[in-house]
Amino acid sequence: MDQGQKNNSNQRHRCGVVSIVGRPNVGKSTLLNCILKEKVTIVSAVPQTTRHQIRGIYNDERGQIVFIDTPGLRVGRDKLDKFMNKSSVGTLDDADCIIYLVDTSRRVGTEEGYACGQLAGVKAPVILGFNKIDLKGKYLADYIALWEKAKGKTVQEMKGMTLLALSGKNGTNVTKLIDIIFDCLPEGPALYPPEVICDMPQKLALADIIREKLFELMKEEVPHALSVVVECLEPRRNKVTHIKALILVERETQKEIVIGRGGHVLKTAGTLARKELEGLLETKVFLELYVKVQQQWRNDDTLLYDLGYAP
Ligand SMILES: Nc1nc2c(ncn2[C@@H]2O[C@H](COP(=O)(O)OP(=O)(O)OP(=O)(O)O)[C@@H](O)[C@H]2O)c(=O)[nH]1
Ligand SMILES: [Mg+2]
Repeated sequence: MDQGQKNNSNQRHRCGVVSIVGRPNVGKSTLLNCILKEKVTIVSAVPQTTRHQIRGIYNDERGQIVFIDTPGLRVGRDKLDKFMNKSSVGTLDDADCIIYLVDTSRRVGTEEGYACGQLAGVKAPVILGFNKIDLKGKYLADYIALWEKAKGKTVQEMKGMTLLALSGKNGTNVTKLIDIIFDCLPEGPALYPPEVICDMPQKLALADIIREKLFELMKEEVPHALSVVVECLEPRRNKVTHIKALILVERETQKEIVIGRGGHVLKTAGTLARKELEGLLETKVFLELYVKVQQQWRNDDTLLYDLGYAP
């Protein structure tokens, strides 16, 4: 890898965990996919796309970085929100370094105060990443002011603090980001074998791809009411993988939207998902999707567990 050329043979192997946190939609997952040069986590224009902690592993000759892509921090309303917040905040204590990502193209807003407050007390070094810098947003100074207010000191006075403009979309400063991270990491052996790039359970990863395609076609509040569970995953005799997935929504009207007129939405999402799944699994895929209404699934402990959301 190109970054590895910077290594000199006397350097010790470094390894550590880096948590990428921030409000929904700031570009955390896009940044991780850009770092890894591979899609390990789904991305969409809809806030709250990431619902699980997803580990993506970067290796070069300097060592290994275990990135954790987290669900966006927001003021929680239901059990799923709380689970997602907990799963994001829970990564902070164990991280060797934290990337606090903000969207410089968007005003700070009151909810950023919540995210910032969750992060102000962490002990690990923080990289304040001004993301979407390609959009030439003008709110950079506002984010610095908010962070300084939360910490009660200026950035110059903060130890272990780095400010970095970034774009996960076109890769601006991503190499520099990796250099800064390696400087923060302790020496230690790799946590994952070099061939592992993501440790998400396969069924959850496949379900997320289907969810991403539905999100691309959905608008308004339906995505938040929607979840996908892969119920069956079996290789067939003729080398076709059979995947049966259940799409859960909360209301009958949402079911109609997900299916679409004449089944159009479901069919389009199914085709897009099937193509990506075939690339991933390197087999033909027979994808069977069905939609079910389950009121209040976002507050149902058993269902959240089945969906892989609860601990
Ligand atoms: N212009 C621009 N758009 C970006 C950049 N990074 C992400 N986006 C877009 O921002 C939207 C959200 O990106 P995600 O990566 O899903 O954001 P996230 O922070 O992971 O969102 P959640 O998982 O919902 O918390 C998508 O439409 C991306 O294409 C960037 O650097 N520049
Ligand atoms: Mg995400």
